[in-house]
Amino acid sequence: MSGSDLLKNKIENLEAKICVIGLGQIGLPIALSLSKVGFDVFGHDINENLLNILKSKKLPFEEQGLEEILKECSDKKKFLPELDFDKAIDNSQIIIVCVATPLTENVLPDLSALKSVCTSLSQKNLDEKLIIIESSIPPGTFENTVLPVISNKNSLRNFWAAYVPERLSPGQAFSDIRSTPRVIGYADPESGLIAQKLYHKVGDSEIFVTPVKVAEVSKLVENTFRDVNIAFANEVGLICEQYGIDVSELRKVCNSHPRVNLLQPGPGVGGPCLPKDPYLLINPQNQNPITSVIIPKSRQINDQMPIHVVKLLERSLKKYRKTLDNCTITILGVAYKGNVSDTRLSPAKEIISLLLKKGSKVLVFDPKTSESFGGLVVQDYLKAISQSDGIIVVTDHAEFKKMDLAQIKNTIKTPILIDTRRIFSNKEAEKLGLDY
Ligand code: SAJ
Repeated sequence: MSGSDLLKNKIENLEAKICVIGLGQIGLPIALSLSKVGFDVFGHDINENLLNILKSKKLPFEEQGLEEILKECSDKKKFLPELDFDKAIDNSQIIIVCVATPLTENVLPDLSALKSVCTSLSQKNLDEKLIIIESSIPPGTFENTVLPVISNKNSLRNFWAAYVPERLSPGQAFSDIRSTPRVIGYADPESGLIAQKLYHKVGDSEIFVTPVKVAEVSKLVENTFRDVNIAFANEVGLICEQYGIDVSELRKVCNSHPRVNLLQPGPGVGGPCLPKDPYLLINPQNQNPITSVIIPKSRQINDQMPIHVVKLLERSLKKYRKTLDNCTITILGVAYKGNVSDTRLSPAKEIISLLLKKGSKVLVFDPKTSESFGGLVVQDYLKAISQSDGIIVVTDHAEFKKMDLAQIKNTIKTPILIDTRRIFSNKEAEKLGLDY
């Protein structure tokens, strides 16, 4: 039996041992999903503190279903957090890399973590192992950086490699892994086939096997598609303000057309992916920038939304003869989207720092996270509201939607409510006398 058939057999019989490198919001859910279906999975990370948290079955971040699956896989000893890189690699036939690929200050891809993992892998004997990269990467990185760096001591024919971009949405990671179609980018077709076998074990939806550059570009185009569409929604929101019409009502009407799907305007776009991936697409490292008009413009529109939110507040404060430098504002939510604890690149950061710069006192209430971006963390939101001249809803957490508007109106000092997520009914708010 050939080496690749042997590995496919091991995958089929759940006998292949797997190492997932990088246990963040992508790596941990994929590691646990593979453990749950029956593979033995080493979870490696350089963050020893994170490994200790996982070993004690505590949650490093908020994710639906994480608590149960972590407990189950740890109790069955199917998921083993492992600090020792050599041990984890030497004992695995499949290695999945899920390290972060953020942006530098000059909005260029920062591939240092990925390169460091590839360099460490190049020191190992990788004969007949399958290496998968799930991290988002600028087009060309797989063939120009990943493979040459890993291949240092291993000729490509001794190991298999594929690029399988992650597609899960934080907050619904486990169901996305099961049900979102996957894309497998291959440099050599055999690698693609082995990877396909593996992903069939964790998901029950379609798998597209395609040349690696198509996979690289597809990942970035998907997130850019969303970013550009949100920018359009934000611009429509601004247009509605100028026409004095309700954007939620407009969305309801427009979206009744079968070929229109107007997204939800908001305070800007945050999270580890959408504000970053458009730059990876148009600014790949060591290459000439790619020409695009709509993509950088959309980024600009989304990045300016926090400034607009503060302007809306300033305008409302004026009606009550107040200014930003003598007011107290409660921020509801700093996570980048509802029902997650992640605050990376959250528009809340920009909104809070603008308010602080202008001299406002900022109180922050977010039951999912202790981050406050320099504002004062409060545990009792009604007490905070009682001292406040305005509320800004930045995140649409489910618990915020249950808040009682009448109680808010009766508690707040100055009745300003900037609801950037439309979690409350504007009609009800206005009826109660809130400046919505
Ligand atoms: N947002 C809006 N209006 C909307 C939808 C979203 O303002 O109508 C905002 C959110 O509040 C948030 C940001 O956009 O600040 C991003 O949220 P999201 O839910 O659109 O996306 P992410 O970043 O959580 O996950 C995305 C997903 N990509 C796509 O939907 C194309 C996910 O499938 C990817 O796996 C993930 O990026 C990733 O890791 O790349």
